[in-house]
Amino acid sequence: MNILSIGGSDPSSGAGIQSDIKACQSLGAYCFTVITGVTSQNTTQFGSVELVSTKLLKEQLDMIFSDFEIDAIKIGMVYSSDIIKTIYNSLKEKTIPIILDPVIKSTTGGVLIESKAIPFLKKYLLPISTVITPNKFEAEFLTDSKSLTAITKKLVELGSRNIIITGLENKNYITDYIIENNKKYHISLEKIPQNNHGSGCNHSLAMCYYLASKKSIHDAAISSQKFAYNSIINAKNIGKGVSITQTNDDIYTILLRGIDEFLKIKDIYKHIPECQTNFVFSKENPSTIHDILGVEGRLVKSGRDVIMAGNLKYGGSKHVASALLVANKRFNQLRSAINIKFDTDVISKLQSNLLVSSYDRTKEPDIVKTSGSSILWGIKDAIESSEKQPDVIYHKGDIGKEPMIIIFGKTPKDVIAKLCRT
Ligand code: PXL
Repeated sequence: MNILSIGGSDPSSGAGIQSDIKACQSLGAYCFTVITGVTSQNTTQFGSVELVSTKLLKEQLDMIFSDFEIDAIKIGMVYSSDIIKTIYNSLKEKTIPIILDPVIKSTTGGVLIESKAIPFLKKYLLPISTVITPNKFEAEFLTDSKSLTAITKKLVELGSRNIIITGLENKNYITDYIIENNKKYHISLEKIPQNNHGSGCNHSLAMCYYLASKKSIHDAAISSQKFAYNSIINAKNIGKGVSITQTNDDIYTILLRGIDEFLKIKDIYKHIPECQTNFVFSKENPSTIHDILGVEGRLVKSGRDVIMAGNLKYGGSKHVASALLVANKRFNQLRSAINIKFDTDVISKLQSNLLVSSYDRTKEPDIVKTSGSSILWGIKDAIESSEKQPDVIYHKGDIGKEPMIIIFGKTPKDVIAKLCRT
């Protein structure tokens, strides 16, 4: 998948083309970048903007289009009428999806388009865009209107085909209002009370990606809203001002939330074995442990605390991920797992309402013991002797091998719910 992002450079990498490169990477797409200008900004302030010449802008566009097949284009900061006309001339014949994020001001109040360029944005870029993604402020500003009905009427009159007005807030929800050809509808997610830098860029980039992936406007809008929402949940407070959104895939966001929940369980340190804990979540139909996200460095006991001793990484767990891989081959719905300390009390509690299976490590064939693949052997053994999808598999250890419990589930949340029955 090849995405072209046309926009400005943001040295904080929270927004603009740097953010689009990161978002593409997390979605598994390649991001080409045509830079309209360079901004100076951080999480507390905005400095200035310097634009590239129209000659250099045109050359960048020509270089990309003469060499690569582009699946969809996103337009961000355009700033001046000259930049707008140059982009228009290069894109006007294109038939691939074009997503326009009509950015006007940065999070910290910096100007991203000069006022005399606004009529050019409306005249040239609105009509050639498949979708525009203004936030509430931008939609109001572009149409000089307040009500959603008046805003959408004017945007349609200006030639917009599909419109997503993002981030309409009420007490508990954040809503995107969508005008798709003549259909109007809205989609909502619960509100996250947090100011951030980058969610608008992430939303429009995701829209670009999902339309390039041939999703319908409706489905792309839902996925993009979720992508932006996740990027806010995972935002990091790395500067002195607003948090910078972090784009990750769903697997990452869901596992991270699961780990947060796990770490909050009272006295959870009592469940951590000598060899420590890993908590994993897999893509659908994993073929190797590199399709399974785990904690590189594991969840480690430190006194009465448990800490995450590394980042989440595909292939970050060997043992628990290998166990899940085997379990998933037979029971495809199992996509998450955690290992906890062996304890007979825990086993009996789990047995009272879950399907618990086991294997005997002392029965391991010698060849398995020396080849180091005993976890695969054991899980296979337990899985094969289990008619139904097991929730838990344990073994009582062997000389030099710590006994262990592994809890399996569909999602990290499911695994935690099972764990909480102990
Ligand atoms: O989020 C819109 C945006 C786009 N492009 C650049 C920006 C910003 C916001 O700060 O700086 C370069």
